[in-house]
Amino acid sequence: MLPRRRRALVEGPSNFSEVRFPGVTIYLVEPRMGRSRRAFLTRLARSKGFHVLDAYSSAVTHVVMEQTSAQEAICWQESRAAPAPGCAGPALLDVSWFTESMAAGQPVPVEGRHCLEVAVPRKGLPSPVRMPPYACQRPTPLTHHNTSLSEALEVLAEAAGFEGREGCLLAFCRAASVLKALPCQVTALSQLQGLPGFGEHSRRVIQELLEHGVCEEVERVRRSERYRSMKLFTQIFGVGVRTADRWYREGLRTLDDVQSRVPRLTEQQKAGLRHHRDLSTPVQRPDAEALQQVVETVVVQALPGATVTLAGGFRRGKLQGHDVDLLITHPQEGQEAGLLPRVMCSLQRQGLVLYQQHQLSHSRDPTHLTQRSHTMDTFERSFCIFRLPRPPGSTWKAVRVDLVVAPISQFPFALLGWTGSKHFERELRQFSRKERGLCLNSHGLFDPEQKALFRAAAEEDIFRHLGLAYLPPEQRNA
Ligand code: DCP
Ligand code: MG
Repeated sequence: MLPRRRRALVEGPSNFSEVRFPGVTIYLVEPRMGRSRRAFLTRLARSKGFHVLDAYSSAVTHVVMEQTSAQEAICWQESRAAPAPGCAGPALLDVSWFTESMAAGQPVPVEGRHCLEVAVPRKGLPSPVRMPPYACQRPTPLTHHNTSLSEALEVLAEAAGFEGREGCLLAFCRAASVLKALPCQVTALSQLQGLPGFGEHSRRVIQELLEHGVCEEVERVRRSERYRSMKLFTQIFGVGVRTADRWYREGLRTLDDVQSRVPRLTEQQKAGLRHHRDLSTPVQRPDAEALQQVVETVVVQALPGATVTLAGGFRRGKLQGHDVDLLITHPQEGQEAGLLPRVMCSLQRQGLVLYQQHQLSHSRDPTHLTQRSHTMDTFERSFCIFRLPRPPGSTWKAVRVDLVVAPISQFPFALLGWTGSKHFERELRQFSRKERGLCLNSHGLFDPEQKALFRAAAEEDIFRHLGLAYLPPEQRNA
């Protein structure tokens, strides 16, 4: 027998491209896949340097099947000649291994979920998958089974947001969010049947990803100058979509363009640019926790009994984030008034503050605040950039920190609102309004008919008022 590498080069007229992964020889099983799809996938794999055989032989290391149960796979294998003594037979794999490998441009390691021998028969999701329409009605863990699909849809959502197409943004976010909540991997479009949130466009994207491992539209967006520039600009502290869009239309494309050609930057934007390198590298969880400790020490010194809670993505279990969201309160209503300026002074004296912008609370009346239509809250807060001390020998790092002060009566609402995810919050407010006729924001929950505010001592009370099963923060990663 010829060594694998050599065999790959001499064998058959179909091997016109160079074999890049000599240890992997693929055979695609036709019956469920269909002839034309098999031919397409074969060409795709070969163009990426995979060795694919047209006929089954003992040289095959990876047998790929589509929509095939473990039982069927084993039957298929038994109908073939048994492997030579001492040789393990080929791996019997679901097409998900193949599409993931195409997307990665190299063979991905075989995992349990790819293997037909050990997998439970997968003729679709364990049916019926109960998937309620709102993200606040279902648990969404941080890690899930459909990352490449949800990430692709989120690129399209982000791009739609850059163009001000809110409806489109929402549709893609919804579809992505349903994928994140599914209990297993989607390998065929038919598995989406009966699930909420998938419009024609999202289905098309998913189908292309399942078939080819990549979606042309998503790749085009990712490469486009518009998307890249908008992403770069909106990541600057103090720059929103409208400013980014104006800069883009004025012909700016890079940070250097912004530095040299924008005549009047806000103080916030100047600070954002000054610390851009640090601010565009993620904050790690230990750093977020260290900052929470630093702030807590200062807060407690300034007002004994006051508390500091880490909210945002870190509270949902994320290991990194773009900023640190800290909520401050005191168990006695009113005690928190005037606390933030003292805390900021003290932090400044310690040399920890690189930038701060204080925003006064607009109003202290939650009845009034919950009737506001927009979602931005009006707590007293400070948008800061902190100088995060590092172990001796290494340099400090600039970190974005938001300090938000909430009176204790509004604290559960503030905590719920500041824990996110953004999509979870959006759906929770929409659920409250459409399904319950109530107004929810980070200040409170208001019944416009009864003209009454609900009281809550904890987040659990808010879920109960809304008739929702409680979801812990780790299950709000919608
Ligand atoms: N939030 C809100 N209204 C605002 C700002 C934020 O409701 N005006 C909520 C939604 C977010 C949470 O607060 O989930 C924190 O905002 P971030 O932008 O920091 O989002 P995350 O913490 O989830 O993401 P990251 O990990 O990137 O910081
Ligand atoms: Mg955050």
